[in-house]
Amino acid sequence: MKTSLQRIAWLLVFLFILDGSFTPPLFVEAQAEIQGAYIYTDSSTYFPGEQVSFHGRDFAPWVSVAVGLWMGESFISPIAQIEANETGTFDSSFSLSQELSTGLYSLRANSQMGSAETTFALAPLSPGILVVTFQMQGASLPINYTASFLLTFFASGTSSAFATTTITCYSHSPTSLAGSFSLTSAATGLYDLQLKEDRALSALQTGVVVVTGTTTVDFNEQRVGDANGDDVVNILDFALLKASFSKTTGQAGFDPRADFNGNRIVNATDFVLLKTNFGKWGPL
Ligand SMILES: [Ca+2]
Ligand SMILES: [Ca+2]
Repeated sequence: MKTSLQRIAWLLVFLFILDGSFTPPLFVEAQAEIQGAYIYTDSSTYFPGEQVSFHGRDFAPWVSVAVGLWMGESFISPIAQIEANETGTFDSSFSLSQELSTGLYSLRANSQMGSAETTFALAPLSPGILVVTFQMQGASLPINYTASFLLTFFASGTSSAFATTTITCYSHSPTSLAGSFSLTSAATGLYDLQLKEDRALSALQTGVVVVTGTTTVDFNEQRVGDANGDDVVNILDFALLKASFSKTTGQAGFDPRADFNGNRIVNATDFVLLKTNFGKWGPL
C-alpha cells in the first residue's frame, strides 16, 4: 500500500516538474508530517448521549480528512469531513447517539495521504439518583403549596431533548423554604437540565454529570409570574392575575395559576412578584 502511494507521489512530483509548478521542499515536508499523523479524544470512556471532542495532529496542511465511527471492522457512521488547517491539525466534536450499543469504538481519520485511528469505550448507562433542589420565589413560611415541574434532559451543548419528567411536589416544609425532589432511576451521563415550574420561568443548568451514585443539582430560586405557562412574563399573565384579583381558593374566578406565592389568594403580593419579573423570559 505504502509502496504504491509512494509511486503515485513520485509520479506527481515528475508531472509537477514537467509543468514547472513543483516546489520540492514543501512537498517533502508535508510527506514527512503524514507519517506521524494521529487523532485523539479528550476521554477514553463516554456514555450514550455524550459529546465527544476529537483532535487531529500532524496531518498534511489543508488536507481533506474523512472521520468515521467504527466498531471493530464494522463501519457505524460518518462523523465529519474536515480540512486540516495550515499546521495540519483539526478539532471537532460529535454526539454519541442514544441508540448505539455499548462497547469499544474507534474513530478513524482518513485522508488521501495518510490515516489515523483512536479507540474509546462507550460505557453502559446505569441509573443514578438525581436530587433537584430549588426555592420558589416569594413563598413564605409556614405555607406549603404544590409545585409542578417539568424536567427536561438535553444532550449537553445541544437543543435535542431526549427525556422529560413531570414531577409534582411540595415546594417546602413548614420549617424550610428549600424544596427538593429526587429521581431514583436517572440515566447517567452528561446533560443540560432544564426545570420549568408551572408558574415560574424555566431555569437551565448546563454540563451536569449524572453519576451512578447521587447527583445533586441546585436550581436556586425559581422566578414566578408566568401564569399562562408560555415561559415569558408579560401582559397575558397580568390579564390572568387581574381576572382573579382578590379571589381566594374555592371562590368562583379564583385561578391558582395567578397565585404566585401559593397562599391561596390572588392579591397585591402576587402582583408585586409578577411586576418584579415583567418582561423576562426563560430559560434563565
Ligand atoms: Ca406567560
Ligand atoms: Ca397569593
